[in-house]
Parts: sequence; C-alpha cells; structure tokens
Amino acid sequence: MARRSRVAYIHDPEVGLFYYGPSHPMKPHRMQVAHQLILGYELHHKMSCYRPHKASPAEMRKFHTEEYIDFLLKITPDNMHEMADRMKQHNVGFVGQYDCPVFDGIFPFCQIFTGSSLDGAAKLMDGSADIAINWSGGLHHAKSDEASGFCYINDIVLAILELLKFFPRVLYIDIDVHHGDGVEEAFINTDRVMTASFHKYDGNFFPQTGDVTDVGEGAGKYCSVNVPLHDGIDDSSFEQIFKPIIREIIGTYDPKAIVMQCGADSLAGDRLGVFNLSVHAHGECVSFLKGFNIPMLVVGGGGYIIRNVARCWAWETAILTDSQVSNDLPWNDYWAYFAPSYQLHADLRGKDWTYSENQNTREYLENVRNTVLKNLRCLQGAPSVQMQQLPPALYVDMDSEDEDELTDDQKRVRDLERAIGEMELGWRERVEVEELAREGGREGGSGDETWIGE
Ligand code: V1D
Ligand code: CA
Repeated sequence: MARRSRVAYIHDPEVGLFYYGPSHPMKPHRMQVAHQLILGYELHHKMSCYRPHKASPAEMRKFHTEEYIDFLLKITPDNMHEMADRMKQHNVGFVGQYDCPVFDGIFPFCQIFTGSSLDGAAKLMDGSADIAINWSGGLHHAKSDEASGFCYINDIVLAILELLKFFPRVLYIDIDVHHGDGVEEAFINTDRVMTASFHKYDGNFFPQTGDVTDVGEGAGKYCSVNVPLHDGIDDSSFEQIFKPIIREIIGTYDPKAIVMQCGADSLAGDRLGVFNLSVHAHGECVSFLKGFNIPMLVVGGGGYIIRNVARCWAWETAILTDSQVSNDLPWNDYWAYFAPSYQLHADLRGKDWTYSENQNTREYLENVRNTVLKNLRCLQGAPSVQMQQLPPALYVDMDSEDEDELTDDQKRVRDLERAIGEMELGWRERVEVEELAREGGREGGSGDETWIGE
C-alpha cells in the first residue's frame, strides 16, 4: 500500500487581518475562514503545522528589483502622497481605485505569504515533507519591478528559485481562472522550469495573455504551456483537458518538484471568475497531481467568494492529507457564512450570480488539447541541467572581482552564472545525500514542528 504523504502546513494567524480596502475583491480574511474549517475538520492532526518566518528584503530581491523592494518597504497610506511618481512606476495606487492599492501593513503582509512559500519549499528540499501547503501564497501576477492584479511579491517565483537549488526540473501548474503571467514571464527562457496555466482567454480578460501559441522562448521553447478556455467550462470538460495535458507534461518533462497554484476563482459563482467548476472538480486536479508522488508545494491564489474559497481549500487539504471529511461542515467561528446548506459541497452560486453556458465546444477543447500535446512532443525528453553557451560578447571571467572592467550586462551575467552554479551544486549535493540515505536509511521527523493553534 502507498505510504501516506507527509504534509507540512504553513499558516500565520495574522495573515487574515490585512485589508485591501472596502469594495476591493481580494479579502485576506478568506485565509482565516479556510483555516477555521481545516481546524474544525481536525486536519491539523494529519499535518506538521508551522508558523512561517517573515521573508526578508534580501530574500525578495532574488527576483524583484532593489528599487521596487525599497519602495514597498517605505510606502504607507500616510506617506504615499509624496511618492506619486514611484507609485506610478510600480503600478500601485490609492485604496478604492486600483487593483494594487497601498494599504496598512502592505509590506508585512508580503513578508508573511512569501515567507510561507519559502518555508514550504524548504520543507520539500530538506526531505521532511512530501507536500507543503501555503494557502496565503500563489500571487502569480507580480513582476520583478511592479505589482499587478492584486499581487505585489511573486512568492511562487521566489519559491521556485529556491527549489531549483535542489531539483533539476520544476513544474508549475496554475488552475486560477487568470493566466499565471508573472511566473511564466520569469522563467520564459529556461528549460529548468515548465509552466502550465489553465485560464480564461479572449485577449481582453485580465491579464490579456496566455494564448495557446505562447510556448516559451530560446532555451525555454516548449516549456511554457497555455490552455486558453472560454466562459462556463464545467467539471467534465475541465477534467477532459486537464488530465491528458498534465499526464503528457509529466511523462515528457519528468519534473522532480511541482508547484501548484490553486486559485479558487475558477469555481462556479466566483465574483471575478467565469468558469463553472465544483469544489469536487477543482479538488480532482489536486488529487490527480498528488497521485504522481512528486514533491509538491501547493499554494492559493485568487478566489472572491469567501465561503467558497474556504470550502475549496479545506477540501483540498483533506485530499492532500488522505482524510475523509463529512459533507456537513464542522461548527466554526464563521458558521453563518455557510447558510443555508452548512455543507462542504454546496450550491456555489450566490443570489446575484449570472449563469454562463459552457462555451467550450468539444471541437474547441480537442483542438486546444491536440495543439498543446503536439507542442510538448517537440520537447523530445526531459532537458538536462547543463549550462547553456553564452554569446561571446557576454562572456565574463567568473573569478574576476574587478568591477570596473565589466559592463553592466557582464555583471548581470556573472551574477546569474554564480546563482545557477550554486543551484547546480545544490541539487547535485541532494542527489548525493539521497544516495547516502538510500544506503544508510533516512531519519524521519520534521524537526522544528510548532503548534499553530487558532
Ligand atoms: F472588480 C474590481 C473591483 C475593485 C478593484 C479591482 C477590481 C478588478 C476586477 N478585475 N480588477 C480586475 C482585474 N484588473 C483589470 C484591470 C484594471 N483595468 C484597468 C484592467 O481588469 C485584475 C484581476 C486580478 C486577478 C488576480 C488573481 O485572481 O489572478 C489572483 N491570483 O492570485 C492572487 C490574485
Ligand atoms: Ca491559471
């Protein structure tokens, strides 16, 4: 019989206290509600539970620019009026008017959800967990120098950069209704990360990217997978397209770690989303990936009906911990949110919900699936981690410390080469450690487990 997965759950009770402002759809409070359902179902007894560290500015600078992090550190609702130029530069604005408002505690909020994803990645890398969960993470739109689509720091990119120190290939899968553009863009040129996003796409829907023809660039060609979908996709259509594509990706690319973004705005009845998925179908994607037994970091993302986000992420926590849970919700602090059914698998549609027919015809879905599968066949097996040749103009003496002799481009290449060198060393060391563990048997236990309570 298969061994039960060791699951690390990372949660900070303060993450639900941040507030994007009235009328903004993103409500961090949903994390607190999801957490209460997880506790109510006693799923915390099936996991090692951790409070995260707060990610430092230096950790964030591994992907984001120095200037952007400095700006996020400094900006507050009180001083923002003196920083109008920098706000425009980094795509943040006033509460109530913008996708990415400046709200109280914006930087500590970013530190918490980013620290949580980094801690999850660390648990997979030190081998103490097979699965790590951070429902507060998954902010897939953030770019290196700017905020986008409610996302300020891209915790996913930062976690993947960590995972690359130990795993030769990382697969990113995104089932949020929006395209995972920030993650795709960060790794567009490399074959060490494959990104796959399932999303609504019509050229207009935010962020307006993610056509099936976008497949990656340079060494990363065919390592970006985009599955553009139309309004109203239902459970069976989604399953029909998700499973064969993921099976082919895993068979061809042979990832050694997976990061899964479980944005819950792909559920039926979402305030921003236009899909028609049930909690069962959303969870089936998680269950399907779990079945491959590859170390996996699971993060949240969008989701704008609090009660449904909580239902979805609690159900997925049950799946990841191999737990049976009752359809009757456990008593919890937010009981009234779940009226009138008080059930886990309820009718997700609210009273102001407008129904959309499934506009994805069988022919359309077959066409998208065949195009994606054809592209994947161009990959011809799992890429190795060998370093790529540099154009001569960018060649640098890696050992040179003489800053004055190098152009800015050469300095950038030198820093990148050093970072990649460290990553290669990291995962080679892991192979050796794993070999030793196989020979001598590995110690169990997860070390610094902490009770996180309510
Ligand atoms: F409806 C709103 C009310 C207030 C503020 C913003 C919105 C809103 C809805 N949809 N904003 C959007 C999207 N933005 C635009 C641009 C603004 N216009 C000038 C064009 O359409 C952004 C949607 C972000 C979705 C985020 C996400 O669900 O993918 C997510 N994933 O992880 C975290 C968030
Ligand atoms: Ca997506």
